[in-house]
Amino acid sequence: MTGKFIAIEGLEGAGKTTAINTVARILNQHDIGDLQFTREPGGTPIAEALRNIIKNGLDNEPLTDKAELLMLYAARIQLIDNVIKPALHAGKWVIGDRHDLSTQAYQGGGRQLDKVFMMTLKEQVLGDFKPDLTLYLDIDPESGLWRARSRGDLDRIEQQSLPFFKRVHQRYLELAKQDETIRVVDATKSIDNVAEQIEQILIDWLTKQVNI
Ligand code: Z5A
Repeated sequence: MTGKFIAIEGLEGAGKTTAINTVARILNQHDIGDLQFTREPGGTPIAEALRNIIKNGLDNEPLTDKAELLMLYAARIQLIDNVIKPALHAGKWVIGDRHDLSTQAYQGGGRQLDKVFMMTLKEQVLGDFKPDLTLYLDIDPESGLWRARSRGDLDRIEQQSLPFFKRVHQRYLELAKQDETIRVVDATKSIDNVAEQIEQILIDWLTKQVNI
């Protein structure tokens, strides 16, 4: 594969949308302009249908935690096989709004699903496929939720309690420490400062990875 896959991660309200625009701008400035944007769950017709169920439920039927997890992986593999891998093979760079780290944090940390079950499922579905770089926008749940909730209606996951989001946050931090492809951005700072941090990390990484 010739393209690279950069994922943007963080709690709601961390500023992922703004970060994605910053990453695209910096890549463009370095003559990397053939970009494919993805979001998860979603990004293909089937994955978008699953996203709708995951976010909004269906006919008041309770969605079990395991079914939610399986739908996330179904949506992810549709996206990887039908969009991300073909784009990378065609030399495009992919910028992902969330990827598997979200599942590890929300379903593993937040929902507290069994670690062995989660690891087995991940290995079976994804194999060794992972982003080349993940920018994790770190914000405390209180601040992130305040930003996100000031925008209006809450979906199924946004309606979870603060302890749920504290566990998600904790798991994000634990996983970021264990993987050097995950770089942490202090997302509590101003929009300009966050953009500067992303620029520094990305230019440092581009210099090492692709010799800009
Ligand atoms: N989910 C899961 O459980 N498991 C998984 O495996 C995956 C996902 C892949 C996706 O919903 C939901 O699915 C998500 C996790 C779960 N749910 N929750 N809860 P989504 O895609 O609809 O929601 P999101 O990914 O959380 O996006 P978001 O709420 O839009 O967050 P954001 O993109 O990070 O926020 P933003 O739109 O960039 O910024 C939010 C506001 O803050 C906005 O008004 C900005 O202007 C403002 N902002 C941004 N940066 C700053 C700074 N630095 N200072 C001040 N204000 C700022």
